[in-house]
Amino acid sequence: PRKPRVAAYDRYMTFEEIDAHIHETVDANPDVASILDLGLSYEGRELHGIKLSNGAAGQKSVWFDCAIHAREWIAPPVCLRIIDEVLADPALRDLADWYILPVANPDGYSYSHTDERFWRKTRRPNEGSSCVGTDPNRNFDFLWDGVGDFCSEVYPGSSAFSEPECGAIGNFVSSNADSLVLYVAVHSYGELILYPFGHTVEPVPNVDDLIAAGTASADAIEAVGGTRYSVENSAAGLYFTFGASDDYAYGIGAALYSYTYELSGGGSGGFNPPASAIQTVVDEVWPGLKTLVEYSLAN
Ligand code: ING
Ligand code: ZN
Repeated sequence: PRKPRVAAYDRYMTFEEIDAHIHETVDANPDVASILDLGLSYEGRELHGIKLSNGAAGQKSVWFDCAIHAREWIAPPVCLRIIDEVLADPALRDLADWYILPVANPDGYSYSHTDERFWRKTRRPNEGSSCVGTDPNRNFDFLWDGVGDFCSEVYPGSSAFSEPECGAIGNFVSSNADSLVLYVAVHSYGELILYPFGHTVEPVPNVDDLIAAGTASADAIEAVGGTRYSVENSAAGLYFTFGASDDYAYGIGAALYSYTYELSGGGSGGFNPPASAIQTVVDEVWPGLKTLVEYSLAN
């Protein structure tokens, strides 16, 4: 029998709880679910995601990662909701193989639970500095920019893919480039659907499709409860960046549809929505992500 939904949407789960949940889900659904083992974080935590598949050969694939930024606690519940939905609906598994990584930066996520609620970066020390960590969303090997202060929140690291968490995702993306259609990084906050690139406002070749799919997704989100996400080029919508994960997935030619979702904010500084907000956010965003998957696979 299928395991009923057990992810908690009424409170924020710890990394250990999320990892245990992933394993329980796989154990209860061995016919369609398996552990996606991407190796270890800097501090030795398992980078465990989940693969959901109908088992057919030659399927297209879609990817979602959440909480590559430690403090963005509203993101993992969105990844867990995707897992719930895809487990419950065989038609979704017939569309594509789904790869979901609910906590992409487990060291930082854990640290944000135990020590510093608003920690953003990884937890690898920087030689010669008391400032710890690299911004994982500046560490990907696409137009990586080596200039940066150790103590900055957007320190890009000592080299592209210096962070094992980023290298693990990058390796998955590059080695699955043939099947990958869609890459989504889930962040908070801002109610934005960002598409490449971060380093230029020049339109990319399939910008019309990126905007059309993003707009269909935003419409599906709005239809739930009226929240309007805006669809923007990330350089135009936010700020100029180098080495972001969605730019990597798009830039190396792996995923023609590549996005960063900035969820709704809340609480002090925006990164601390009350747990009571989780259910609303996942209820809104899931239809948007489903629409995005359907659109990107159909076009
Ligand atoms: N925002 C993203 C960041 O990494 C972003 C925004 C995404 C910029 C993709 C460029 C490319 O800064 C948050 N909230 O992390
Ligand atoms: Zn972020």
